[in-house]
Amino acid sequence: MTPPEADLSADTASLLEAARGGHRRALARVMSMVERGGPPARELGALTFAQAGAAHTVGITGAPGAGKSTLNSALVAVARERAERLAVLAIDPSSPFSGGAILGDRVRMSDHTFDEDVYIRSMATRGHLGGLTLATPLAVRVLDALGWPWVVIETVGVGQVETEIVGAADTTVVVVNPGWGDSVQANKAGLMEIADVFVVNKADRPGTSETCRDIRQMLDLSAPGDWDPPILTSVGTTGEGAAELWDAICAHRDHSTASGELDARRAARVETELDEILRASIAERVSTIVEGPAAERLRRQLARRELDPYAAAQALLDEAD
Ligand SMILES: Nc1nc2c(ncn2[C@@H]2O[C@H](COP(=O)(O)OP(=O)(O)OP(=O)(O)O)[C@@H](O)[C@H]2O)c(=O)[nH]1
Ligand SMILES: [Mg+2]
Repeated sequence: MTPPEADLSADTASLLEAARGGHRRALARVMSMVERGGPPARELGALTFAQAGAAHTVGITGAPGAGKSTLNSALVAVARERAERLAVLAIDPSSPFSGGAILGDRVRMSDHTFDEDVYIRSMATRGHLGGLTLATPLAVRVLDALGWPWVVIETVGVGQVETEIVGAADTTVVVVNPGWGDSVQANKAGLMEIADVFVVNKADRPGTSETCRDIRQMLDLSAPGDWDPPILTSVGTTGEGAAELWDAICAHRDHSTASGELDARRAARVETELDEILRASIAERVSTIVEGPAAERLRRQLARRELDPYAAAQALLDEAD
């Protein structure tokens, strides 16, 4: 059934309603609003918060070129075979690594383009208040509130920020390649910490079993939790191992739901988000103050040594209140 043509200039609430009804152009507009940030994005956040919470979010991360997108595409195929509906967000971290990657993603992900139970979107977040750190949870929340039961977030695990974003998923999958065990990687410890499931992708290459063993040893050295991250193998290009990966994701979801870990994580996550929003809002205020006319006047007084920097800062804060 084709949804009725929505009025794309309608207010945010009816735009959301249209998106919920399956209108793809309305959904695309909503996601662009999230990307751009500012008051419209905040309005979306306010409108969707109460309705969100039913979706299970899956983060997929790993080094550039590890095969995340290829494997993700195979995973989408498995999920579809099992009649699951899912949304995929490919995050463009605006890093030098991402240059052609998103285009690559689109090409591979195009296998699923005409399926109305799959939504795939790459997201760049330049200009958003708080950048990726705030845009990603908002995007996930909107998709959740719109009724997508699974939201998969793919991002390159190169830096701390990217790792934190994807590590904030309900289930985090870390994709590595044969040889990862003995490679020197800046972010290895960070990836070890966030992984709920490990996948050694490119298992058609030598060194796969050694890498599985190395990861097992690294895990044994870390503090035991009540979930023991499974170490799987896959060949993204053939889809081998994708069904087992989906099973592992479902097993982690069931386990963390039953143990209360899921609720605890979600509570901690929204607290972190509040913290980030506060920091970003205050940073924005600081920029406004620094660029304002009062700051210019005080800088001159400062230069003439009529005022000390602490007094100048206090004067600016008093004036801004
Ligand atoms: N041999 C082999 N090649 C693979 C496998 N999985 C993916 N590739 C290839 O690895 C390359 C990178 O795959 P992508 O899926 O783009 O990797 P990615 O992790 O999404 O890369 P970025 O998004 O750029 O970080 C592509 O040429 C894939 O065809 C695999 O299991 N075996
Ligand atoms: Mg990719």
